[in-house]
Amino acid sequence: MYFHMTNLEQDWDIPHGFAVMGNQNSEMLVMPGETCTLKWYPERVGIYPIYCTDFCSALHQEMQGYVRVSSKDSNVPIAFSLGNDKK
Ligand SMILES: [Cu+2]
Repeated sequence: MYFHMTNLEQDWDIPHGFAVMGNQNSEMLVMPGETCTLKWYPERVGIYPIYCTDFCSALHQEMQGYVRVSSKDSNVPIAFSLGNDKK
């Protein structure tokens, strides 16, 4: 799996990092205007946190998310819930 990340910052001195939890590689550090690629071999299906590894701004803690790794033949739709959906 490849992650291609572009840093779209307008300020020249704000790098962003990128890492996947459990990845065996080092992190990426991406300078403004630059695109970097991280190759990752997920060992099993699951949900993996991704996050910025460089303290970039007051919103640094918001720079995170999740990647879902499914099997090739999975038919489970992508969905999101906080567990309080009314049914
Ligand atoms: Cu960042």
